[in-house]
Amino acid sequence: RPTHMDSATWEKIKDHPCFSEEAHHYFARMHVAVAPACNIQCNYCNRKYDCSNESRPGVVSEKLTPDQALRKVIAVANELPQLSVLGIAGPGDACYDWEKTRATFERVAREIPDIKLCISTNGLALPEHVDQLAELNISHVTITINMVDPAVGEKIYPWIFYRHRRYTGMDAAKILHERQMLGLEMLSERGILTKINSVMIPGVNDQHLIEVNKWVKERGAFLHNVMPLISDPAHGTCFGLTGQRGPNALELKALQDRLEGGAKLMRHCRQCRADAVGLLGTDRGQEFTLDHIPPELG
Ligand code: CLF
Ligand code: SF4
Repeated sequence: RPTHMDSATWEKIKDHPCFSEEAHHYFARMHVAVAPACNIQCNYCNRKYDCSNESRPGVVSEKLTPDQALRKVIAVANELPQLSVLGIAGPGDACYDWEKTRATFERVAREIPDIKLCISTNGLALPEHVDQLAELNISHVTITINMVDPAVGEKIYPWIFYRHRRYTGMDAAKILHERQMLGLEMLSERGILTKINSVMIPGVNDQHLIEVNKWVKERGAFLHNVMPLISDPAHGTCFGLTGQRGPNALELKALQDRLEGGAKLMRHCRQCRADAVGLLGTDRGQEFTLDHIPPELG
């Protein structure tokens, strides 16, 4: 293990392909797309497709019930000895669509107790679920944080749905920001490892992500993953309407280089789909769709 790292942290990351660059060569993750509902609108999202927080837009995941998800996890675990992590990354928000997330993790943990549990969330419904995340032994949480200034957030999020009400504009961005920071602090206090995903949107939040990196480092984030906006008007993303482009590879790298020395960067993300299966960079999800899994499994 790296010399600066304590052994408890090492135990948590050594077989997690996203939290350890080394581990991604040897260990596989799988996602189950059990959480379709979402409580915010990102301008770059098209709800017909997967949550762009973690996933490439453009392909629809097979939505699963918790029981179907369990069958799929058992089938994959039998085929793929490298499987170490089960993640729920949408296609909406895992904390907002909580009952399905909870039911899936409970069922899987009963059958495969040593699998690591991981979620990705936009953070709005995170604080009220942190205690339950801890009870379920969810060891890794990713929050997508694209701004720490509501004036920037206003350009990214047209609305949020919070405590039975819809908010727009600055009010929406301010609430989202406060919930994200509180959720991150609560996870850090409980020793749950956190990764922050930020979508780099040129001209909107690219320079601002330097500030985001400082804020999340101060609040204990373990990793910061800056991902390029994938914009494709053919997929109907809202930014596509106004011609918003994604960064090119050089711009992304230049920003990542400027962030060195702050919160530690993840640079090996492959922007997985909400139903991805296998080593990062490979996706064997299509081999494990429900019609390929015998019904008696699980
Ligand atoms: Fe999945 Fe995300 Fe957990 Fe990984 S993905 S929920 S932390 S197990 Fe990984 Fe894929 Fe990048 Fe996500 S490469 S998109 S960082
Ligand atoms: Fe779409 Fe994900 Fe944003 Fe929800 S959090 S609007 S699913 S990109």
